[in-house]
Amino acid sequence: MPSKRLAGSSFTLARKRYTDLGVDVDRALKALAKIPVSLHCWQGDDVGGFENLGNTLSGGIAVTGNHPGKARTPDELRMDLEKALSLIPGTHRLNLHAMYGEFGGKKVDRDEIEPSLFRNWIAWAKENGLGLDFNPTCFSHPKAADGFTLSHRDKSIRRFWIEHCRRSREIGAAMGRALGTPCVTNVWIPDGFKDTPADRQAPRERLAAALDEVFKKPLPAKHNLDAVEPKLFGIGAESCTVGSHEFYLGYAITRCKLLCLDAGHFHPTESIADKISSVLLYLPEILLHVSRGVRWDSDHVVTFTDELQAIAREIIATGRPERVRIGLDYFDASINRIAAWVIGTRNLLRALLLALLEPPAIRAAELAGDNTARLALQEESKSLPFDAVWDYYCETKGVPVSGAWLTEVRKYEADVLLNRR
Ligand code: RNT
Ligand code: ZN
Repeated sequence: MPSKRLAGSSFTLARKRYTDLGVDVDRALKALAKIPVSLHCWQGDDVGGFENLGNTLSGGIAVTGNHPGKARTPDELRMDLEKALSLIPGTHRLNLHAMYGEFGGKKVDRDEIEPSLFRNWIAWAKENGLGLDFNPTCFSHPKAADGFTLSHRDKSIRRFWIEHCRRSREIGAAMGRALGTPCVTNVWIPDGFKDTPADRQAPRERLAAALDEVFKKPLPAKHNLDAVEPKLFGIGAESCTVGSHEFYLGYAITRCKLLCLDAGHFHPTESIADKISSVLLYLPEILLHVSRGVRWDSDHVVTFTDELQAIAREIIATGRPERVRIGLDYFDASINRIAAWVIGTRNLLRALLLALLEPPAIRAAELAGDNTARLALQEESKSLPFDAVWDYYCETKGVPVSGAWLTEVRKYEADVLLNRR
């Protein structure tokens, strides 16, 4: 870990280097501090939740690994999140799923949930200065066991999930009202066919109609923002996913909903980075699920890939990053779960910083039609000393510089996580 003085002096040199290239480093740091990332609660307990319904994970998503110490209660999860947040610079948000309510040993089915079950989460978020985001949980439930929910051919099952999603929006609005920052309530459903369907049209018609019911009641945008999340395929739904990209792009545009782009939900060589500027032409805001697919939508921890840098770059290049709500979505049980949060979130922030430090000469070269200079400058900018700026940012935000956070995670593992056996 570099000492304070060292981080300071390398920062001074780095700032000079950037200033010479026309980059305002202080402005970049101020802008970075204004971008919240919504940490996904489900990394902390392998997408388990706290219901007493005896459900196991379903919906075509999977968590692998058995690292010790996963959170077993809401208090443990909050404690772990506090640890993770103490190692991440900036002020952020927490993204909850409906199954993380506090049911107090009672069986509360999905069509019975209400804001009171999230009272403690809201109080905790307030105490910690966090905004909350929310998701109905349309998987890991007997009524989703055959792989269909809002698009189910059985009307009573559709009704059940419509009620669940309606209630989820109300919970989102209650969170937004209590915390004074809108809650993004994101609907993702697993519905899809393992093998070639005979009819792709009817389930999609049913899904559109069900969503219209879910969203029928207008809720103030200052409390709740609705998002919908498309997907290419899931495990066991390889041949056709009802809520595909085209389905939801059309739905979001015609109903004015946020479209959620999950980095793992497209063909492996297709990047969501290129979609941001297109969808923002037609939608006021979008939501991202920043994730990392390895060969498939495997939800690996977000690393500092070209793909991540491209996503962050496109968010910043819009000039209005607040139109892109940024959430994380991955789940790895093979490593320390707090480290998983810290690695992914710090990487995302580093990528945003790198984008904010982009030398203006790159864009100018393109405007001048000089593609040679554009490529040359893009490549040169890859070795600019942005890590010194990042270290400085961490230091000024009071969080460990460079890899020093790992020592704290190790200590927490020894003191807390290993006692959870
Ligand atoms: C699944 C979707 C969805 C979930 C979470 C748990 O493929 O990405 O967003 O990961 O809701
Ligand atoms: Zn997602």
